[in-house]
Amino acid sequence: TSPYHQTYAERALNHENPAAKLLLETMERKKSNLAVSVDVTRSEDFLAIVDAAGPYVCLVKTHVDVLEDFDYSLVERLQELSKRHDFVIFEDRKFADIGNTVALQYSSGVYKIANWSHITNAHPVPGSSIVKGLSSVGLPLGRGLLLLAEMSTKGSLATGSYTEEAVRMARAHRDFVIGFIAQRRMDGIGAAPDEAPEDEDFLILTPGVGLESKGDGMGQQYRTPREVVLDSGCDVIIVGRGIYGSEFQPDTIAARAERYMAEGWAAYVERTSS
Ligand code: 5IU
Repeated sequence: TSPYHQTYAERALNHENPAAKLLLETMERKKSNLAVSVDVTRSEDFLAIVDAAGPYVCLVKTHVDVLEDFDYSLVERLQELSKRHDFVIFEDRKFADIGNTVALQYSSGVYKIANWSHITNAHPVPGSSIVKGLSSVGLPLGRGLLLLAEMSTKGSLATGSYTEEAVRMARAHRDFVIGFIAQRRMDGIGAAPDEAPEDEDFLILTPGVGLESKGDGMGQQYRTPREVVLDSGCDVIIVGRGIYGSEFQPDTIAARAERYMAEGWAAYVERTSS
């Protein structure tokens, strides 16, 4: 059976990469395929949102470079919450430079992302040297990488042969590349029928998910958890403003996260039992 029909627990066994295994096991344990994306500028709000949504998510996606008052101690607080609430950490850094530079950006600087982020991501635009650069840092630490094969925005250039090349790049580095940021399953894409490995199992993490709104007036496009998980076969739904809104009110955040978790999981149950 294809990954579309397999359970997250079954798929955890298909993966050697520790970050991929951890994510799939966490999803199964918590019965959640929901990730919360936290794009806020104050550490206090950031931690409050993560704490409120934490019980309902398998993963927290960060953009630590938007925090105005970033201090490395925030990372320790995030790691404590990750242990308490049992979620994986994904810094959505979207690396895009040459191998040597991204290795430095990943390991060093203010954020030292490789030290604490189980998963990060990269644009395939520089070619496979970006994967080599990042894996030189991340692989020894047991980290995993997602390639940006598609984007949720209107007019995205990541389509067609670009998306296919991203999949080929991932296929050539399966020890470190655990999947994609994409809008649908990538199984067998860019491969002749006899070319894609039979045991291929890439994780698909998908932003652009919202129940209340179709877009944000800045190019973002939203689909529902059901469309994303059941119709398009994605594995993790990534929800930001749909959960934390603009008020950052813990009870509201928890209630919204619980609703997205329930919708995402129901779509997965329907998918794996069909
Ligand atoms: N994000 C997208 N679309 C993409 C990629 C990343 O929205 O194609 I690649 C990020 C941007 C933001 C989050 O951090 O996912 C979505 O947030 P909202 O749910 O608030 O739109």
